[in-house]
Amino acid sequence: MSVKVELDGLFAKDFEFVSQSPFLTAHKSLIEKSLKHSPKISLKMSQVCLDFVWERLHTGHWSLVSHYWRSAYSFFSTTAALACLSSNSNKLQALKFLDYGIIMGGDVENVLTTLAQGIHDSLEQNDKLELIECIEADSRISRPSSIAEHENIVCEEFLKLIAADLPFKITGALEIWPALKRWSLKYILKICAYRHVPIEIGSKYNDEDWTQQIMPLYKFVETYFAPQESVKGYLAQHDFLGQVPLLREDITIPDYCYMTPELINGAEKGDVLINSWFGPAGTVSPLHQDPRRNLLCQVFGRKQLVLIPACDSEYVYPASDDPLLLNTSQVDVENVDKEKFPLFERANQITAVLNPGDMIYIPPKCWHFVKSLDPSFSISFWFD
Ligand SMILES: O=C(O)CCC(=O)C(=O)O
Repeated sequence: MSVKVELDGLFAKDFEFVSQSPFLTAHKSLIEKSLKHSPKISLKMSQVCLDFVWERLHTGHWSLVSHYWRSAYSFFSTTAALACLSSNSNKLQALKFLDYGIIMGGDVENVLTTLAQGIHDSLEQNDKLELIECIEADSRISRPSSIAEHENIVCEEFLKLIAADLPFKITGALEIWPALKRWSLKYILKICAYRHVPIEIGSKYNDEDWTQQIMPLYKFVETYFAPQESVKGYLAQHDFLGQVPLLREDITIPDYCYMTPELINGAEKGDVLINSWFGPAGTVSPLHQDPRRNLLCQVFGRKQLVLIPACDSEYVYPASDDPLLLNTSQVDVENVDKEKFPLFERANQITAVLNPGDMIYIPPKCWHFVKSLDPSFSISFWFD
């Protein structure tokens, strides 16, 4: 197909893959025509379409946006990236189109992620790797651990433990993950320094000045991992491993995620939702609760957690005036205002330190506060 022929030989392999995709075959003639006659015009047209769809994606609440608009965004991001490579060989710009497509629209048949990794691998690597050599741990463990700990338990044991509806820690169960030995700031930059990722900026998401920005990963590290930087930047709750499948290959979903009473009793396997949490020392996720079971697993760095069982919810003062923060406590766990929140001290506070290779089971609706003590990478697995 001419898409392949038109493009830089360096990418032949990736484009061969792309040209076989039913997703793109459906739009083959459109892409072929636009790339054959004028990639520049094709780029311009894709850009206009992206701007149009962007408006649609930002109208009303995200959860109500039709998936058609999201798919359209992925499609035009792909055509923009192809046209971009074809017209001016601007690989960084093409990469940016693809990442925005993945973040805003989702991937389609691995086309965008595969293409993006192919482009990234071909970039001149990589002055960005030098900048992270001197980043060190700077926080102290402020509270002794009170959480129950178990070493590499079997699934049947896990099933028994979760019945108590309390959090607990499992050590030694992630040894099989290549990520544990392989991943570091340097390695992550090597794999994806120039990929765009969504970053939360501000000390915590319930602060007034908290905001979000999409930026290249190296920029995020350069800016927010610098020891003198006081503003916090956090790649939080993002499907980063979906965006970078090469990293996804270094982990496996823990078997425990398939060990719940419902599944044992024949319920259908639900989706396991995988999210990454990557940031410098001092990132804070304020005390909040989530609806699903969670295994929070640590790859590198340490985290301090404070967990409050769901049965003590009456003592945590959820924010009631903002519908988006109903699952978030108003209490600053590190500096409790006892006059404003007198009942908080009645809550059973379970403390834990999450070290590399550890995982913590967080039951549904269990409140949790999480602070990183070092530059840190965690992966959460939400399951039912
Ligand atoms: O690691 C963090 O900062 C927060 C993790 C979390 O809240 C979760 O996994 O639900």
